[in-house]
Amino acid sequence: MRLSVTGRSAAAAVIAAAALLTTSAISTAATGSTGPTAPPRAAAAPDIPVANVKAHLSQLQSIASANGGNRSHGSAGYKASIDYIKGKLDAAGFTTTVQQFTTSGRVGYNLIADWPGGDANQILMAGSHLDSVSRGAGINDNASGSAAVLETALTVSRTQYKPTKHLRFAWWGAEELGLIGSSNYVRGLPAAERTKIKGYLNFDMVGSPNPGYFVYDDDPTIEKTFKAYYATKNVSTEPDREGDGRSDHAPFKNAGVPVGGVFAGASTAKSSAQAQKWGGTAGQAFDRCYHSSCDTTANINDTALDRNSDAVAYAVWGLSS
Ligand code: DTR
Ligand code: CA
Ligand code: ZN
Ligand code: ZN
Repeated sequence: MRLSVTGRSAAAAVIAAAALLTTSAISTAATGSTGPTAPPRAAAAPDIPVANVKAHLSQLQSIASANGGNRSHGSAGYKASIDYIKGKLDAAGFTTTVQQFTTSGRVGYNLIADWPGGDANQILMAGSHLDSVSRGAGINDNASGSAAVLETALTVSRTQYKPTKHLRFAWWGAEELGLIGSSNYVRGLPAAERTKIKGYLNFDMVGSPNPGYFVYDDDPTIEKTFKAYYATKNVSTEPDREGDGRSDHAPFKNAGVPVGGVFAGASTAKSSAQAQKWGGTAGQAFDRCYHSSCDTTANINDTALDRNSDAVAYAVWGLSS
């Protein structure tokens, strides 16, 4: 290929060539210059409206408040949470499946939502746990991840995104009892189905009130993708050390699926170095209401929720196109 722009690297030429092959994936949400002289390029990830994510948090808070104050495994609040998410996805054109299971003598559910299309042999998944602990409404843990994943899925529908890979979204039950729902899902997959899953992205606690910006460091490609997003926002990140094996990505990783995700911090205190680069309060937990009754809609940092929701979309678009 002859380059018309001097100084362009071979890698840039490859990227440009790849973009030429994906003109059908150019989304209406793409930003920047257009017109006859602009080169065609791959779909840009859309901005996720944080107001929409917050509206889902309010709905999940109302569901908890109407059902004894929580959305824990086996409760009416959990089932109502599943019904809320499923209703939105069904209306948006997803193919939804509810998987029922019993653990600790109570019935729980996973919700799986497939976006029709894409290569059935290459699946990208994004998921979050939907159950709270019984002490509270679980808005940061984990209505935040659930709402960010939901609004990303709804944005896939709104933009009628046509990814190369097949997209599958998941909301897990009984994470708080030991990753039960996600473990059941992975265990139930035939080996041939499991190997089609080329990546699993996990979102658990993405709006912590005294936030950190942690990126899981399990898979280099997925980690690089999230770091590239935060670099565009001039936000520095750290590898996640608090969470290893502590959320629903663990069963996927143990089954050989590449995993990644982001996390805004739980009960660990923010150091002064971290407060210097991220703002917030040194010596205070990232989430002082972790697993407490004060984990309500007041327990959310809007900037972290906005950035991390946009990071979900950035990774879903970037890793599926
Ligand atoms: N699994 C979370 C708590 C948690 C702690 N560390 C991390 C790191 C990454 C994600 C989540 C977490 C809970 O649900 O309690
Ligand atoms: Ca946004
Ligand atoms: Zn928890
Ligand atoms: Zn959690």
